Amino acid sequence: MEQTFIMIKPDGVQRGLVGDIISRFEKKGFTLKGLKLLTVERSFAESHYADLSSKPFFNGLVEYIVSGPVVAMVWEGKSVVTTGRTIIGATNPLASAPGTIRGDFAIDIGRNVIHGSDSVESARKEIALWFPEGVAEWQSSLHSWIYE
Ligand code: RTP
Repeated sequence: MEQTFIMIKPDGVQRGLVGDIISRFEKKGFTLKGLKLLTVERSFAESHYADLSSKPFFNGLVEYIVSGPVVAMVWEGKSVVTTGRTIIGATNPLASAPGTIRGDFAIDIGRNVIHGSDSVESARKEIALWFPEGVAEWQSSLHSWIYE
């Protein structure tokens, strides 16, 4: 089954949005496979966002990610990468539809609350980076009520 990496950014943690965000993924039917609260080093944040290193906002982005604890998660389910991005909303919160996490909770692109992997390949790399210890092996007992 497909997995994705989801990170609640420091603003989401500081603003007390962790419970609501987890609840949205749970209610959709996705399965939580990994979860931890941690504050990352600058070099780690730079690795996570390496693809964006040439962007003018890169330094500010790294400063933001290291500014406080984040919640790192692995979620599993059918099409969870694409659907996770849909639940999150567009990168710019002002362009995110109401009902999405960014549409409901954010205004500025540089304080957009949450990250989600943009492809199955990125998810694989990000899960390996953030969870080198591996993630839980379990299947929800609700599985047959969520999937036909
Ligand atoms: P993410 O990686 O965080 O899920 O976001 P994304 O795919 O929707 O957007 P991406 O283009 O990968 O940008 C990563 C993060 O960089 C910040 N950003 N700031 N100031 C700006 O113009 C700007 N553009 C992007 C955002 O925090 C974005 O989520």
